[in-house]
Amino acid sequence: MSFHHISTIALSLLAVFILAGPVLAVDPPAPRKIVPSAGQLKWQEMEIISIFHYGPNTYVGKEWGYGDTPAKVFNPDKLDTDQWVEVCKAAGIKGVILVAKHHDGFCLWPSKYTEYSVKSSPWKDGHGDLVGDLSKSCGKGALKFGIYLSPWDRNRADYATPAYVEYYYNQWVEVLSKYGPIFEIWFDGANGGTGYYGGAREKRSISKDYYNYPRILALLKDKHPDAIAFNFPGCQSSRWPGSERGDAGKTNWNSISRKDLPNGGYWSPAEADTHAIGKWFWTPRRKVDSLESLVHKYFTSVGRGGVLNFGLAPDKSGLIDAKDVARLRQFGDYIRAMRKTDLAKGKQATATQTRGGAKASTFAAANLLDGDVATYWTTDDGVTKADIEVDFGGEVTFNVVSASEFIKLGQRIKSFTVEAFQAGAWKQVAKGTTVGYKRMFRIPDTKASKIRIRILDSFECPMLHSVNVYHAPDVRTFGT
Ligand code: FUL
Repeated sequence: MSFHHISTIALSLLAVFILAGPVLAVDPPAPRKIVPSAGQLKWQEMEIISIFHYGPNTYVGKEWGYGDTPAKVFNPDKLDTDQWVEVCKAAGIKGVILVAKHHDGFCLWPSKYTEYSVKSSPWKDGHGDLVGDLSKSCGKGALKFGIYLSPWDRNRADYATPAYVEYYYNQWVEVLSKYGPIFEIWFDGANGGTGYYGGAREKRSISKDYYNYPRILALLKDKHPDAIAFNFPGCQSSRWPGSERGDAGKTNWNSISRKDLPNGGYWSPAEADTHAIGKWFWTPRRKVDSLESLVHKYFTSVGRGGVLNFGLAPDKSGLIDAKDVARLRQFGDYIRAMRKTDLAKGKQATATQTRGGAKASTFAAANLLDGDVATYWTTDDGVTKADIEVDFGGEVTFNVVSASEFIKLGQRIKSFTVEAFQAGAWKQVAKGTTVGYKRMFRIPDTKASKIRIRILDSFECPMLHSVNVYHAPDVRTFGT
C-alpha cells in the first residue's frame, strides 16, 4: 500500500470520527470528598416542611411555658389532624414535625414515664394520643412525619440530674418505636434556665454533654436510618442557618465544619425555620404573615439551596384557624402558579465547554432543559469557568431564574452571574456565589430572547442538572 493510500484511509477515519463524534464513553466526574447521604438527598427534595407547636401554651397564650400550667387546660373540641395535613398539602408542604414535647414538658402522647401529658387532660377523657393521630394522618396524606422532643424540661423535678437523662432517652425510645416512619427529629437548642421543676421554681443549668446525644442518635440510626437530626453536624443532619427568619444565607455551603467553611468535614444542608403565622404557638394576638412575607421566606430559603421549615400552630379548638388556612393556601397556589410554566423547558441550550466535547450527549447542555433532575451538564476535569446560553427562540418575559447543581457528587460552584440578551447586548441581571441544591433569583420583569449563566469559579468542574425560568405572578394582586 502506498503512502498515498494510507493517508487516504487515515483521513477518512478522521472524517468518520469528526462526523460521528467520539465513540468512547466519557466517565462522569469523580465525586467531591464530601457528598450528601441518600437520606439527605431525599430530605432536600422535600423543599418545604413544617413544624407544629401545640399544647398548654396555646390555651394560656405563652411561647415558653414555665412547666406549671395544669394539664386540664388542654381541651380542644374540634381537633382534627387530617385538617392539619390538608392545609399543609395546600401550602405545598411535604413533611410535618410535631413538637411532641416543648420546654414546658407536656407530652402530646400518653408517655408511660410521666403523668404530665394528654392522659391527664380532658381531651378524649384522657385517652387521646395526638402523636399517633398526626402520624396516621400524615401516612394517609402521603406527608412525612417527624418529632421534636425538647431536652429542656421545665416541668420535671429531676431535670439536671442523671435520672432525667434516662427519662429523656426513654421518651425517645417510646416515640421512635411507636410512631413512624420518621423523617426528622429535633432536639432544640434551648437548654436549662428557670422553671417549675416539680415545684422547686429555680434556675438550673446543665453541662454541654449532659443529654448524651450520641446514644439518642445511635437509636435514631437504628430505628430510622434515613432520618435527619436537626442541627447536628457530624451525623446525618441538617444545619440551623443562624436565624429564625427562614433565611439559608446567600452563600450557602453544605459541607461545613466548625472552623472550616466551605471545605468542612460534613454534609449538613441548611434548614431555615421560621414561623408562618407570626408566632410559634397560636395566639389571637398574632399578626398573620402577608403573602409577600411567605414568598420572600421561600426565596431566601429554598431559593438559596436550603429547606424551608414553616412553623404552624392550631388554635384552641384544635384546628388551623381560617385566616392562616387562607394565607397558606394562597402561598401554595402562588408557588404552583409560578412553577406551572417553565419558559426554558425544551428550549435550546449551549455551553462553552462540555465534558468529552460538545457532541458527547451524556453531559450536554440540553440536559439542563429536559426537566429531568437525573441528567446533567458538566465540563472536562480542570475546567472551573464556563458559560451556558439558553435561547428561548424569541422574546420572553421572566422574573425568576433558577439553577440547580447536581449535588449528588458534591457542591462545587463558588461564583456566577446571570445575564439577559437585550437589544443586541448582554446585560447582567443577577449574581451569586453558591448554587447548591437550587439557587433562585427574583428579579424585576425582564424581556429577553436569551439568557447566559456565567460560572466564574468552581471547586473542580461545575455540574448543573437544571436551569428553569419563570414568570411569577405579582404577589400584590395574586388571588384578589
Ligand atoms: C426554639 C424554641 O425555643 C422555640 O420555642 C421554638 O420551639 C423554635 C422552633 O425553636 O429554639
